[in-house]
Amino acid sequence: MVLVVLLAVSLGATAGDREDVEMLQIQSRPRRMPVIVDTDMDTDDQMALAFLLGEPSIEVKAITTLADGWSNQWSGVQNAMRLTQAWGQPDIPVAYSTRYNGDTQLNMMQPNDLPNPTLLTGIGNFLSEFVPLPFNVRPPSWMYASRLIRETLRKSEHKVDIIELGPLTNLAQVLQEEPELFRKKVRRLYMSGGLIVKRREEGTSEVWPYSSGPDGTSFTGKPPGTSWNIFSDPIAANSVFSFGVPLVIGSSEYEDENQFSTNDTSFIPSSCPLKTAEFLRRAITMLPVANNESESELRYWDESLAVLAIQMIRHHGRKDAAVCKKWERKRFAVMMEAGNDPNVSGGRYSRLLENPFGQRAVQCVESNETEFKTAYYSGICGIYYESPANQRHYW
Ligand SMILES: [Ca+2]
Repeated sequence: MVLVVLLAVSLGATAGDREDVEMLQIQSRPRRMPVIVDTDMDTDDQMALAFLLGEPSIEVKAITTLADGWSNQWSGVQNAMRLTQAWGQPDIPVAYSTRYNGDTQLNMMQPNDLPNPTLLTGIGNFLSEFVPLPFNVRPPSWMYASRLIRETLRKSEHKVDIIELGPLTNLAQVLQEEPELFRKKVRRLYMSGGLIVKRREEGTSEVWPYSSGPDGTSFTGKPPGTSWNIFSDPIAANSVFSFGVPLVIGSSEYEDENQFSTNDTSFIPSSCPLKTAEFLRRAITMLPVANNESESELRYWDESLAVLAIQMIRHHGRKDAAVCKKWERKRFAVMMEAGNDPNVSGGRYSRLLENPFGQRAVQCVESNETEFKTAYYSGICGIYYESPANQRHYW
């Protein structure tokens, strides 16, 4: 209730708005489950964070940003704080990462411009220029990301779920520092992207570490079938996955099925607070512009994982999320061998390959797109939505 009121107020809805009245009628709500969000603050992360901050069944305890994903550090933290403020929780601590690509093999090759910084301008300015939200004047956390994660885990009476929307650099750092705390306090890790596949023997023409452009200097490519969140720091990914935390993957296949469309304004609930609905309509219009991509190229990547995670977290981690139509249980490891020998890595550096010695995971590989969009837009608007389909999926 408090959250709903704050949301309406902070986004400027006036008392007496029809939307306000309807929002305030939402009375019953389960206990809010604590989560930590680690994110590289691309535009899909920004929208996923809006969902997580609005969604009534969870409580975001801390937000940590990454320096080696799809945004610049200077913008990621400030954009996260714009969102915490707009969604009425301006004091949620938001932390910077300590290092730039500290552990990845890629920076042994060169100070990498990965992704190409020219692609990041619209992402960094999305919430300041394209869909402006007021600047949150509070200072970011004094703690760097791994310390903030550690302290949040330490302080929590209950186990905490971690929602990972970017590379695993920060989490690997926490593991190196306090593995037992991680094991004791992390309930489950929900990971955005990646797809666990069988190892195949045929090679590819694409060579690690990246597919260079015609001039040999474009670092925007990655090996086929890999996910940016793994490829950006495979060593960190290996650390986290070899450790063996309970893991749910919202696979790239699942996320790719949630196609973005400018017609998705039809999913904004009629009871959404006016200012939130306005924000969403503008965001939907501007996402292709800020990303310099056509709407057909855009997917709800991290938003898909966020919705999947919340539907499971609400039910204490049971894999009954209505957004997922098909689950797979696998054991896997990150392919750490570089090169293009089909008998060794098959050009599959940083792919997630089935491996009998590896980490256990459950991955969602097929989406219910309508269910996803309904749940996502409801959550951003602060509305608790539970699909009737959820009731049938218990196992
Ligand atoms: Ca991301």
